[in-house]
Amino acid sequence: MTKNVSIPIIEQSIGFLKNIAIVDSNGSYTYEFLLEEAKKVASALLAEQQDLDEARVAFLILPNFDYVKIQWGIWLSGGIAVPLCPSHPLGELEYVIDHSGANILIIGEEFEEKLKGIVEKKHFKTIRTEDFKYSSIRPLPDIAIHRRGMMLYTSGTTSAPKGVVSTHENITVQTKCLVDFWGWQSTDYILQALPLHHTHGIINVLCSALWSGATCEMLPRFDPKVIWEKWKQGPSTLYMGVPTNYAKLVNSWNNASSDEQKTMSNACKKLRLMVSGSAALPVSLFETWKSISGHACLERYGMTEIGMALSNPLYGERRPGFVGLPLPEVSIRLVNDQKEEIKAEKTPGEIQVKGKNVFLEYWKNADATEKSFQDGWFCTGDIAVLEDSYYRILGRTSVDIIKSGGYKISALEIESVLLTHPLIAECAVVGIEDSEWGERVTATVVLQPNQSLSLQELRHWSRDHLAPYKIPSRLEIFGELPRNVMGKVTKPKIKALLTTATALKEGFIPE
Ligand code: MLC
Ligand code: AMP
Repeated sequence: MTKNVSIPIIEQSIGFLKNIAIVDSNGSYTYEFLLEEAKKVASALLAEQQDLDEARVAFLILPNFDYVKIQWGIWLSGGIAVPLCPSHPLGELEYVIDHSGANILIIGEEFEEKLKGIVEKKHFKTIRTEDFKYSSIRPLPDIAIHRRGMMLYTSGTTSAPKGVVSTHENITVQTKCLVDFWGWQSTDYILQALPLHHTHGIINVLCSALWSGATCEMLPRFDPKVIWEKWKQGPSTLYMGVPTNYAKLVNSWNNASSDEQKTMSNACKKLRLMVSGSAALPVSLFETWKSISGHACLERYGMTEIGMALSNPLYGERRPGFVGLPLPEVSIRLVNDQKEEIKAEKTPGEIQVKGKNVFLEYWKNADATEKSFQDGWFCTGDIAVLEDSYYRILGRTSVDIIKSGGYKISALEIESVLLTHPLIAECAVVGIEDSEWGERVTATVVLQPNQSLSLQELRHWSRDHLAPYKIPSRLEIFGELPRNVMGKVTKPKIKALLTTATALKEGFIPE
């Protein structure tokens, strides 16, 4: 077989050809097979071209072996991989396809019907996964490490998601840093049940496993019962999830019989490391998880634009409520409102990040790219404080960013959709603290005169317009929204009102 590959993570696999790289519901696949299949994908994508020259290749594929071979195939052909999210409604998929300027679309057969409308409307090349089966391998281009390799869409303080462009160097540095710091080995085995259009699943789980020659078992979706079953029976050594995954695993354990609970807890002993991130892991959940699993969950902090930046240590103190220290090769500073670096401990400031892990640009948005850097440091918009040498995340600079189930969600994006609802006159979307979801997407609305709207009706209507995790799961009808003297809706006031109302309802505070 040909061994000419120039993408570091793929080149790395040549050292583990006989190891099992991927397990999915259809079987097990070695690195050797993955490499050959990825080359076939690359060859088919190239057709008569020498190099895709950073053409954007969007792909909508179930989370299985095909996803991986297509990701690698795009990289080997010199394209930029743009993964699409299976649960997104058509409008969101079309936005990503259009905005990225993708001119090749790869579709798994399960999604052919869903994408039919888009495919008929556009005039670009559409490839079905079936089409790769019979392609023959041809010479592949040399891809320089500084070239663009991946674009992930992230919500932020604007209503439209931005395309975060990472180079192969970014992907390599982000991956290798975690492999080293968390001690990945070729003997490791990890269950992958995170979405594969975000950095957590892609870099921390999939790329880290494949860099190490380890095995990644790809599950169709996150189901706590399946995870417990797999831990009991399978060879897992590592697990990575968002706090909501752990909350759901705890619920599942709580619902089991006491004998079953013992077996479940015993199964956790086989794992060497459990990691949480993408949102704050509440101290109470850290403690509950420790009592169930025996694991002091390792909490780390990251972002699509930077990969991972801060982490509790593999060996040493994993402090609950803290995200630890800067990862090797990642520089961190805290900056105050006057844009000055904070040197002292116990003084909160914005986290800024520098290093080869930091992304290249927001796609076709030079203005947003420029505004997100200060003197070469990437401004995360997250506020932290340093206490006894460990960082603790305090919150965000923007009230318009919600973290629910580990997903970053733009309140403005949801508001712009809700305002198209015929019964809604005004609305403000906020994140209200929630023990299971971190924050709950909450819509506060003023209705058109003499109208009524239930949460169920709103959720039903939203299905065609918003991804499931963006759909409000709480609705509050207001006579008018609180505004400041400038007429701007005061979201902190809404949050305070609703948080107090929730606490009253749940009996946390006396009336
Ligand atoms: C889904 N539901 C929600 C919801 N999401 N309800 C409230 N709040 C939410 N956020 C509802 C659905 O509408 C549905 O309702 C029901 O819950 C089941 O939906 P589901 O999609 O099957 O949910 P589930 O699989 O249980 O989702 C939970 C989850 C998922 C934790 C598996 O949210 C998830 O995979 N999160 C990970 C996100 C992630 O990878 N983030 C990383 C970004 S990168 P109904 O009524 O229809 O039954 C990043 C950088 C870093 O942050 O540091 O890592
Ligand atoms: P995303 O833009 O989806 O990559 O999400 C990145 C954001 O997730 C960060 O900017 C933080 O707000 C949040 N985040 C990630 N890890 C943690 C953590 N351990 N604690 C608190 N917030 C986190």
